[in-house]
Amino acid sequence: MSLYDELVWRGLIEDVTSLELKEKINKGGLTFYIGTDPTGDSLHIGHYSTFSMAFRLKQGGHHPILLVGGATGLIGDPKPSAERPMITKETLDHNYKHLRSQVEKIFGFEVVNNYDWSKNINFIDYLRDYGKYFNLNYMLSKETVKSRLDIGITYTEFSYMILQSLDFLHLFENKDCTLQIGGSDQWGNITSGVELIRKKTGKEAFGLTMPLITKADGTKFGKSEGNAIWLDKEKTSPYEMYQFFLNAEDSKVIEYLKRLTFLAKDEIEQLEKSNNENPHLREAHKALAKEVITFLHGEKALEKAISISEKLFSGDIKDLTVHDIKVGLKDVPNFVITKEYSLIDLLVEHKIASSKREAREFILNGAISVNGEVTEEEDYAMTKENALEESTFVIRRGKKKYYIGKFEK
Ligand code: 485
Repeated sequence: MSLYDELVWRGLIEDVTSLELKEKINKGGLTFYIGTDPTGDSLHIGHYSTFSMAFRLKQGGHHPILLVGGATGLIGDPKPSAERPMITKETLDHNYKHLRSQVEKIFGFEVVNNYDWSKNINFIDYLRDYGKYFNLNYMLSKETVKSRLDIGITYTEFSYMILQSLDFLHLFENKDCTLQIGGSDQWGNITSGVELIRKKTGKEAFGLTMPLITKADGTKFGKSEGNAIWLDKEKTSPYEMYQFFLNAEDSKVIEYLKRLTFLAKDEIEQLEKSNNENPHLREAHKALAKEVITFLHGEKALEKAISISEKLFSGDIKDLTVHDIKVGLKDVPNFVITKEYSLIDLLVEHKIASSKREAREFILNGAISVNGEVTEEEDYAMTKENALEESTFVIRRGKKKYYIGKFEK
């Protein structure tokens, strides 16, 4: 299968500016870029899905440049819902450094900063040398601007597409970069760069967009309980990431395998079969978690993530942190403990047993464990001193039923 056909098979191509790209991509030797703004101090899994596309092109013999937008980050790419809050230069600088080292470490890409060539552009020159190439009607017809006309858009954000176009022109002229790739939300910015290059130089540059990666209901993929899944392991532990992928929707897991891993077509087809025939084995989910975590954090991190998951499954949670336990048990019943109980009273109060008699039976039969230890004392003191990290009790009834109780702050 040719590289281009493989990218199509993986569902990585939403749109291209020219069908000539097929041949160019198959041939190799292009310099291309993908840009991101340093709005945070780590990339997240959504970025990973697009950067891994850059990695695939690299493996296919093309040269990737990663642009971190020190200039564009100060302006803000218009999003449909509202104007972005401005980020201070200090924050931006901090974020830039983190992203740069993250990208270099994970992907080994050449990194450039558009602040370097944008900072000295004089305002009059900007309007004369570039503004003249941007027709207002053209700019207003771009989705990012159009979608904001009702609620309003400042001149600052309106100008964003010009800055991104200047980047493409700059890289085209200075690095022979003829292709820009990005998520489908970047179509307007990418095509306006292609236009600027055509008008300024008379030459053709190319653009390619990828579909945004979503959940089955169309919302963004890559959030767990409202938090992003970060590539920085201090922000999202490998174990947390492991759980995240293990819980991916069955109907989407094959799509994620195609997009996020480098497994070959026949391996993915094998996993698809397993996912259809034996979904309970979760082989596809495990392979997804394994591939992404090993790529990002290495084999040791994966092993640790698996070992924490197994401990949680078997109930041997004594040396896990409350955080790890919560991540693994995110769907189990949670309750707030308002006073210090004896074990038996707590079981009744929080409906882990239906009566005192039943609670006593559970305890005497060794069916109750508290924080990983079977407890056969009905008067066991459920006090802060006995709680994990002085705050939390993980109670297990029988083999599978977990409950988490947390003291009020
Ligand atoms: O010359 C450029 C300057 C800035 C950018 C790109 C080229 C960044 C771009 N405008 C942007 O906002 N990108 C998003 C970001 O930074 O988080 C995301 C896109 C996504 C994908 C990803 O970057 O929303 O589709 O392209 C890499």
